[in-house]
Amino acid sequence: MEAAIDLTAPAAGRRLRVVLLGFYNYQSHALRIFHPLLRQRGHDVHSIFFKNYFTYFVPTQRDEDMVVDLITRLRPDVVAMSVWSTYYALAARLTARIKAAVNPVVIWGGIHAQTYSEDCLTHADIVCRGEGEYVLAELTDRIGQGVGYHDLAGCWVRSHDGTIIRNPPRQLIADLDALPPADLSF
Ligand code: B12
Repeated sequence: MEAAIDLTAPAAGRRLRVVLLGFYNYQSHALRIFHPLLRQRGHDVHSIFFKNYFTYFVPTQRDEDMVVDLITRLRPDVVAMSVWSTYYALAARLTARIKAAVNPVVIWGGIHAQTYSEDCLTHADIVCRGEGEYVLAELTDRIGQGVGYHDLAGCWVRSHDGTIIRNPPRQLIADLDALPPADLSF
């Protein structure tokens, strides 16, 4: 059973820098809930919407270089990506470059990550297999306290020897009012 977390309380550990990265979905409801949620817990949160809707143009090398450069300069502790199948290959390319540049913990969530979790774990360190709010709150608490995350409920995790740890699902969020409203202000 996962720990009960008060989403409005300050994070249990140190303040982290978290980059939220989404693809071709400027109004991603997932990211726009995660942003105020992590901010209200005291983290330094940066949301990057790469790129705008429905262009369906493959990003140029320069586009990709720019986002990698931005994230490298931010030096985040955690990069959290929302991945639909349409932009899986892009997420994989960026993850490899971000890991090589600053080696944050990279967690993927969203429908593609839930559907092809094993494959996604060849790129990401952690895959969230359902709702992300309490997962991100607990993950940032743990990293901020220097505690491991291999047994994080609701996630599959790649261990040091490359094996996949399949943790049990998390309970569905019963009280949706505990979540901050999606922040569409930026
Ligand atoms: C709304 C919606 C849209 C809207 C998005 C508008 C907006 N403001 O976001 C619009 C109409 C633009 C849209 C477009 C498309 N969509 Co659409 N869409 C949906 C829909 C109905 C809901 C998604 C949503 O916002 N849910 C609410 C949020 C809060 O939930 P969520 O995204 O699931 O996120 C939760 C978890 O997944 C998790 N999570 C998500 N990301 C992350 C990241 C991390 C790090 C963590 C820890 C957790 C996590 O936590 C979140 C909160 O608990 C889904 C179907 C569904 N029922 O899920 C299809 C769906 C996502 N869409 C789909 C598709 C195919 C498309 C299009 C490609 C259609 C097309 N041919 O053009 C386009 C792509 C657009 C693009 N730019 O990429 C597919 C994706 C399939 C796939 N394998 O990727 C889905 C699943 C529908 C389906 N069953 O086929 N879509």
